Amino acid sequence: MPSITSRKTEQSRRLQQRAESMIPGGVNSPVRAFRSVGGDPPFIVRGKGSHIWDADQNEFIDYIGSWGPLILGHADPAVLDAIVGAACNGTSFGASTPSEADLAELVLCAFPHLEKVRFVSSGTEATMSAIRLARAYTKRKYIVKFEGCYHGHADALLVKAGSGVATLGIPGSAGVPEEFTMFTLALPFNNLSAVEHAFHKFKHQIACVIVEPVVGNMGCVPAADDYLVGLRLITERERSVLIFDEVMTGFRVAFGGAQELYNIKPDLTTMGKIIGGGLPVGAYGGPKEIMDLVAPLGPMYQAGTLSGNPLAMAAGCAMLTQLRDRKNDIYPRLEKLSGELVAGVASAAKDAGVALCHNRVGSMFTWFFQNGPVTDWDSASKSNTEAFGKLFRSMLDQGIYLPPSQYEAAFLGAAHTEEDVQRTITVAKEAFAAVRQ
Ligand code: HOZ
Repeated sequence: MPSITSRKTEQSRRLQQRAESMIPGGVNSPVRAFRSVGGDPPFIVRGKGSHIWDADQNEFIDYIGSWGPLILGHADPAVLDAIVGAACNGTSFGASTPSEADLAELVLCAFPHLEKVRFVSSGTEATMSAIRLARAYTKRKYIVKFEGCYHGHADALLVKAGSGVATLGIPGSAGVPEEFTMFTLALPFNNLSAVEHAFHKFKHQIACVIVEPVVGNMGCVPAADDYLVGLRLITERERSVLIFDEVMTGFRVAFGGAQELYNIKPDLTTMGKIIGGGLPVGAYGGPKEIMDLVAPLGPMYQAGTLSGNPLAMAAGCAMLTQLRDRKNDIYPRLEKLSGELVAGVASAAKDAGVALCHNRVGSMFTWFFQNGPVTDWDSASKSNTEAFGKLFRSMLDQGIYLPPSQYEAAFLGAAHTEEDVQRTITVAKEAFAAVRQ
């Protein structure tokens, strides 16, 4: 790829100013505004494979991949064909279409613990609905979530949340009455004693425990050995619903998500945009016994005109079919390239004398600016975010597009090449010199 030594920003700046006059912060999702890293956010006009281009014609190797779902890269031909084919027949009916069951079949085959699945339009809707369902099933009020985990922006879930809430350093969100979060227990991640304590204190009152089985929203933070098994045992014993939020990990850390990777059977699973090939989709699923409480079969209500949208269903089918058919090639390759990349950048930091540690599960990873280890929000929040910002800006200027926050995981996809990885390591070597200044 051409070497980008000084990124042009004129057009992106103009577009940002225009957007700011009409859209809060000029963005429709806060992390995109680059507030924690500084610099000018590039306005993206095109993507192909592992690369994206901005309005100033700068070319970047992309390690965001639309925050995970574009595991096959941008503008994958089969996904595009599916979208165009579906669009030619109409974009939305608010009525059932055949492709909904096609996608359901693909999801259920990949996640054998799920017997039924309901499609929604975003990860936020998926987690919000799964929690409502867990409460309907158990007839209990309290929920357990973990500090630094992010499950979308529903009121009760913004307590001590990761992602943009952590990035902006805000304690939660204004506009959420405390009554709406009084049943949310936010506990430290990777700490089973805290979970035991909560179940003891709120005996027979905790409807569910929701967890990102590999956290991606305080940076990448894996579960400690036996932590997920421990959550499973406790929730089973307490007759509480265990929800795996696989919005990031589903079809990412393994074809069957974290539950396949760690061989754990949650009660409910939530998924996001990856099952729509990057289009707006979410889903929640589980055993019939719980899922049949969802309306119209049962009393738990959830609905949406764009749920099961035909374009998203078609894109999802094209994406998941390829992942299924090529999984024996794709996942080992993701593991190999991601391992090379993460170790190469870490060794560049070591050579430059920069304090850095890393976490990685498959193709999800984060370099934290500290000695580590990073195992929970307390340890993640000790990172040197100023140094991260310097690395981020320096890499961006050299054509490497990382997530614009220390507290968001980066993703590598099947379209990334050995050349992309080597180029990134080379750029990182130069960037670490800038970090030390
Ligand atoms: N909170 C999202 C990632 N965890 C960022 C979404 C976006 O800006 O598109």
